[in-house]
Amino acid sequence: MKVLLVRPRLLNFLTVSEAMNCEPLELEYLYTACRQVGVEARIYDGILETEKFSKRLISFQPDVVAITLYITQENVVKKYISVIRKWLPNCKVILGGVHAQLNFKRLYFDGVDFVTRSESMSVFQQLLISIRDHQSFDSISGLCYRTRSGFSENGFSPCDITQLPVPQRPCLKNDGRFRYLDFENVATLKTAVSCPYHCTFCYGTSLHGGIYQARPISKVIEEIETIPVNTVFIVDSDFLVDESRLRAFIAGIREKHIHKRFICYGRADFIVQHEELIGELCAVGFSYFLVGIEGIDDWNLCRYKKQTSKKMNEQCIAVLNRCGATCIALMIADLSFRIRDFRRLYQWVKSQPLAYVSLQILTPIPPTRYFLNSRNKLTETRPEKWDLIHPVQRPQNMPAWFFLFCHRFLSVKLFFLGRKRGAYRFVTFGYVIHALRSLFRRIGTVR
Ligand code: B12
Ligand code: SF4
Repeated sequence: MKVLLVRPRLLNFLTVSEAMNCEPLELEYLYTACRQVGVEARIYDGILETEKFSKRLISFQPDVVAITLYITQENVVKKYISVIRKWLPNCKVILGGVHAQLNFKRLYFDGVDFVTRSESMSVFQQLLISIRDHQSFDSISGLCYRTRSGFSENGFSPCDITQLPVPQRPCLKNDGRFRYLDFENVATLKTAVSCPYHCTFCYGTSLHGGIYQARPISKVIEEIETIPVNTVFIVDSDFLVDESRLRAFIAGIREKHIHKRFICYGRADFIVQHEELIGELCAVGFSYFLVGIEGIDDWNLCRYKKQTSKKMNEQCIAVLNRCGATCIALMIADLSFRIRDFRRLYQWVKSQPLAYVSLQILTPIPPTRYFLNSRNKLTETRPEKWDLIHPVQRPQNMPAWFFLFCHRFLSVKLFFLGRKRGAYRFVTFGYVIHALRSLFRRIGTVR
């Protein structure tokens, strides 16, 4: 049996600029799972591939194509499926990943045979074996499968993520293909799922049945030892959750003499309450902390159920600054913004020791609480616009086009402010030419 594992291409600002090109760890997990059960697997990473998809299909002749996707990639996935159906009509198509976990019903496209809701690799293996041996699918957790009368949906229970294998990383090379802003050669690492908090707009917290679960630190350290590059991006929605777990992490890094740089997500309140611990993390290599600052108005933070405040956010930036770390401030352009709010936000950033600010537009991702409360107000239906830099509902105090203009204008100003403060050093003339060249090479690959 042969399986082709696909991350779909999407040409948007993020992927074209290549400023955050992340390792396709989800595909590498699937690859590892295939190899464990003797299934031949290959990876087609549409984000980077320059070979046409049909060419890869024809040369590899897979029995199964497994595709991972985010909400923005729904339409491009339909195109991949039509290519599969054209060249390999009997090939089975499986969709999975974070978007499929909670939005499986949206993915019953023509040509799809299975949608998986589980993060479990043994569930994926069970599915492959059932396809190969023509067995029944009805005991596979969280599986949705096509029958003559539509899709049948099995019950889902979150898997035990301590059972995830240590992934092999065939895509990870020291050749600059994966970067996170100014860091080159970055690996991705997942040590936990979901998040113990419940901010109203957040999608990540509802994953894994809404239950936060962390992998044992011994396994995490074991995995880090296998990573062949110098920077590790820990992609847990919130890595800074449990003080004793973090102390065990620091001890493990020291004991194994690991010398790497780390990037992680964390909350402002935790950082403020644990300055000494943050200092220790920095001493073992943590350098970028992505913090959900979100806003500069307490009433907005309260509305988002963020459980932080403007004062706490400022204290957090000061703590990270004292520890010699870089705070990457994740901020929200709320749909209630007026021109003066965009201006205030800029003035506030200017008053803080911040170089990197990511400004996303408040976006209701299905099926978050925020989405359920605002679904009647949506003005956009194209899933690719759910990229957090387009308003998908009407801004309250200005026309959508003007809101978008204010967002872009402020983002450009923030970029130049950051650059003045030493950030975005990778954006050089040569880099822009390279990104454009690589864009042209990827045009036309979804055929
Ligand atoms: C790192 C990251 C990125 C990276 C890219 C990572 C990547 N691998 O492509 C960057 C920074 C570029 C990015 C960009 C975006 N991201 Co992002 N990102 C994340 C983050 C923090 C971690 C994702 C990750 O790498 N996890 C590690 C892997 C191993 O875990 P996993 O994907 O869950 O995979 C497991 C299972 O789901 C399963 N699985 C996955 N795929 C498949 C497929 C099959 C067939 C099967 C059987 C199983 C399976 O197996 C894996 C092992 O258990 C998540 C939040 C989070 N904590 O999950 C948001 C998140 C995935 N991103 C999100 C969004 C919206 C985006 C953007 C669209 C917008 C934006 N500006 O951020 C862009 C789109 C980029 C694009 N490619 O088009 C949303 C997705 C919401 C949704 N419903 O789709 C999330 C959940 C954030 C959030 N809270 O809203 N992102
Ligand atoms: S926004 Fe951050 S803290 Fe809030 S639920 Fe999501 S991951 Fe957790």
